Amino acid sequence: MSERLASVEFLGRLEAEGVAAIEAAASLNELDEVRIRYLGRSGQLAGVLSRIGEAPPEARPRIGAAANAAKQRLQEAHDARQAALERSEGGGREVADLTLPGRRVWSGGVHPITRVIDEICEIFRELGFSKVRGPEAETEWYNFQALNIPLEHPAADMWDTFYLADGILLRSHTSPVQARIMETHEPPVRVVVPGLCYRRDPFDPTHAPAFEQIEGLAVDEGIDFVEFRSTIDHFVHRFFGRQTRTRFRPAYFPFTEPSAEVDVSCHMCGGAGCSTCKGTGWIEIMGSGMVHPAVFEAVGYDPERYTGYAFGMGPARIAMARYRIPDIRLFYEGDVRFLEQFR
Ligand code: FA5
Repeated sequence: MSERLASVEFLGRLEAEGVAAIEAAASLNELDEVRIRYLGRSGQLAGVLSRIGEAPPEARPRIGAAANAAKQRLQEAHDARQAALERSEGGGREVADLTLPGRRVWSGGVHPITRVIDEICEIFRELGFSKVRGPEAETEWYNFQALNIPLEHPAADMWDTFYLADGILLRSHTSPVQARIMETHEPPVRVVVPGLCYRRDPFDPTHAPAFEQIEGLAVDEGIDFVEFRSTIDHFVHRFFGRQTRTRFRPAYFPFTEPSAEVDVSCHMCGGAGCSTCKGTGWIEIMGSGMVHPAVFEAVGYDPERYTGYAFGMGPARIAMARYRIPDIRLFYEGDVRFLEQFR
């Protein structure tokens, strides 16, 4: 027994066994137990060294050297395993997790209608149009009369209006800014006018009582319908994509002549007819036309010299078409669960 214990062979086996046990330790606690078993004061290695005197004197130096080497390798294996267990989460020891999940930072986003407005204004900016604004509380003169709409004319009823005071109302469209800009600027004029408008419309899937419009106006010498049409075609291709077709439908506005409603081919069905375009294959995006000479006269422009075109579109309806939103009211409810998808 004593011969077996204090021998180089036994030490070799002890070392191999010890290293295997160290590497198999699954936690720091278990590793500590293994360490005590092999390297502790009354452990296996200490047991061998205490019996070294029982070995033949000539074998003792070899056994002593082998015992030291085994101790060193066991210690190294232990240290490496300890470091690995400490690195791995908790090291297998019961460690209290004192951290909390981080708080999500709340971040806002651009409202989908604002995004559509910005994109549209940017496309026109590239074509040389400046962005201007006008007042939302407007006079009857600018909202109606300067636009060739006599107050007693039935056309004034096309825009049922909120009055604030005698002769002052919440503008029912952005067209009054046409007159304001022409009064204060000489041609050439190229502007887009984003802003809110107000109508006594029911709050239903396609109408809001307060909604955005973007007015466009271009006036210069020699502007003709071809320039108007090609500008709108360019806009439609940029905004909706090259495959989108444009259709001009005859319409009536007192401040344009000829007037047209502009439709684009439905991007959902490509024009075949679907629920988005109510089976027609087309989606209306704006009212438009060549500026009526009476409007030029009202603002002091010479109608013999200048021509131009104007349009007014509804970005909320355009956003509905683009993002397949079935009800305009969703844009105005402020429900972040709906709005988050546009971030
Ligand atoms: C006008 O308001 C004219 N001023 C447009 C115009 C400008 C014609 C310049 C000629 C020259 P209309 O009433 O069709 O036209 O409104 C224009 C767009 O505003 C509509 O196509 C629609 O997209 C939007 N719109 C109108 N009423 C509402 C509403 N209640 N809610 C949401 N969008 C609306």
